[in-house]
Amino acid sequence: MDTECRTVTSFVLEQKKKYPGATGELTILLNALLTAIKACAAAVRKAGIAKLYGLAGSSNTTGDDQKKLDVLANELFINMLKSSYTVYVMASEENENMIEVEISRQGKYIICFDPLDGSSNIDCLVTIGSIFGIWKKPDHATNPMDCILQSGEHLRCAGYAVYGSACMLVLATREGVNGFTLDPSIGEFILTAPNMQIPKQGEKGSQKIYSINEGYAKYWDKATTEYVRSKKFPEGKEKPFANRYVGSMVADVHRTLLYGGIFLYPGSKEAKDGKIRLLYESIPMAYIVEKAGGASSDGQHSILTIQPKCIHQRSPVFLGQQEEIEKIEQFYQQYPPGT
Ligand code: P6P
Repeated sequence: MDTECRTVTSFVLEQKKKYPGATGELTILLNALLTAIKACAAAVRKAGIAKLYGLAGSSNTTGDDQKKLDVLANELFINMLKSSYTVYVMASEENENMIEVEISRQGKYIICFDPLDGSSNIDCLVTIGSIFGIWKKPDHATNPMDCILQSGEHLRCAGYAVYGSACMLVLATREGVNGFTLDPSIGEFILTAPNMQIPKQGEKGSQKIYSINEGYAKYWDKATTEYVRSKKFPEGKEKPFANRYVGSMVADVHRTLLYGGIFLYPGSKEAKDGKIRLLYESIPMAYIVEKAGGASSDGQHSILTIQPKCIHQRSPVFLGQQEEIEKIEQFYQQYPPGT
């Protein structure tokens, strides 16, 4: 083991030094989050043996069948965060209403999370993940819902954990994006990907990939249809883009962050705002991708500029290399939503 390795905790403490007024509360919050993520990683790893597969017999606020791991992950996040004394109020994909913290345990942070995203892939062993965004309680705020419904422009930090061939935490703060891999032998997340940057087109390591569920092409609006067509049948000698789609947002966005390209979940004739939830999926992922030098859009503007109106609000989402986001926005200028 590298005796000089850097853990998430030492990394965040070092960052705290840059802010003399920092109280260390965010470090405590992140450590509580890491405990929940490590417990989720352990549960995902042993799901088969521990019979954690299969439906929990309940469904969540947006009608998805809840898997046992969904329920377990949600309870882990809520309990670890409540007992950190750093959270004022929180929102989860799995809970219809916001989750208030009793006054004696309240702190100054707001957290919105999807405890186990992509859970429809659990039983077939496909990569899944957890997504979170952390805001501060606005000064003088009295209404907890106003604290929850903040835009991405006020994010303090955001991240995701990916439960794949390894467990990795990708954490974005004002300073940038850093990747930490869980070393199960010591139960610590070790800094393995400092200063993550989405590759620029033409750079070594940049790949031409578009990530969208092609099965819904019948329902796409004209802008998405024409954009995807331009990737599959490029003009001149340009090579087509490859299509990669896992159906688990954390896996698809993580690959986009590492290899480049674009992730798309557009609105459709069936659902004008698409499927992906704004507060605890699109906004955290947009913050991470933008901090890594990429871009985000709902077709017109950065996802971070959208003012959420309700906890489970959905939004079309495009994330990836700046060049590709500019192109999709040009198509939406030419063919506004609904055309
Ligand atoms: P579809 C998982 O349920 C999820 O919310 C995201 O993780 C994923 O990107 C999307 O849904 C997949 O949706 O409609 O392509 O199956």
